[in-house]
This record gives sequence, C-alpha cells and structure tokens, in this order.
Amino acid sequence: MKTPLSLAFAAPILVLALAACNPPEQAKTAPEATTPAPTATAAVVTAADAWCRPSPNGAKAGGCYVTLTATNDDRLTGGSSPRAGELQVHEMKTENGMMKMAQLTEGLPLPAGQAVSLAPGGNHLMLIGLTAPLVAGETVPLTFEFASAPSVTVQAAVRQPAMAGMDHSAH
Ligand SMILES: [Cu+2]
Repeated sequence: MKTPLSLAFAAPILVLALAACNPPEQAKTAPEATTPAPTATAAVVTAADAWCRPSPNGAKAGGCYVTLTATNDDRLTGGSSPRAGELQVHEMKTENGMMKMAQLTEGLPLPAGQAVSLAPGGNHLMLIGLTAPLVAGETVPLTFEFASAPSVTVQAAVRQPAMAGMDHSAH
C-alpha cells in the first residue's frame, strides 16, 4: 500500500504507529537485572543496545529501542536525531481492547541503578519525520535528553528484531 506524501502528513499518528510500532504480543514487564546504585554523586545515564527497526518505504516514522540505566533517579525527557525532525518517547496502552501508543509528555522515569528497557511492544522511541528510510545495516545517531544527567548520544544499529517470530510489523 502506498500513501501519497500529502496524505501521509495529514494522516493521524496512529497510522504511523501501525507501520512503525510492534503490536505487543507479549508484554515485557520483567525487570532487568539491577545494578547497585554507585555512591558517586555525578548523575550519569548509560545507554546500551540501541537499535532501530527498518522503516517501510514511504513511512514517516520509525521505532527505536534502547536500555537506559541512570546512576541517580532521573527521567528521559526526549531527544533528537539528525535523521528525523523529532525524537519522541512513546508508551503503549490499552484502550477498549486496542493497543495504542501515546507520547510520554512527562518523560519516562529512570529509577536509580535500574536498567529500563525500551522494547517492541512497550515503551519505545519514535523518530517522527524521517529524512530517509531506516535501512538494515546502517547506524543512526540518537541523542537522549534527561531531566538531570547530561545528554547521551549513541549509534543505533538498524536491524530486524532479534526474535523474528514475534515480529508482526508486516501486518
Ligand atoms: Cu510510537
């Protein structure tokens, strides 16, 4: 299905969600292994395993994922990428039995010492207004901004989800 550009801009964000977000086949709520909060005072957030899903041709949005660990209680407030007009933090929620995504306008809490995973089917990053499709094999710079810690820039690998059997993005 091809959508003319003009329509793509007029279409509600939900349409983009269908193309770019993964239906949450299985909710991932299990907490990751936690690391003890260091006694150091400097607020730092580390970002690991950043990756983005390849975007379908013509899609104006793409989903990215990362695991963030903050030394002190913090909040992911947003970010940016040279590859898109906007980087938003999204959550998935159920409304009338339908999964929908919504922007976390207050940001995503990052409890001290706890690895917070943004993953398909749950909280995720959304690149809005892609300058070009995200192609498997390339890397995309993502910069994250936090309430307290200095911003962090990572190179996100563009690839298919590790468990292809759970990928329903082809719908
Ligand atoms: Cu989204």
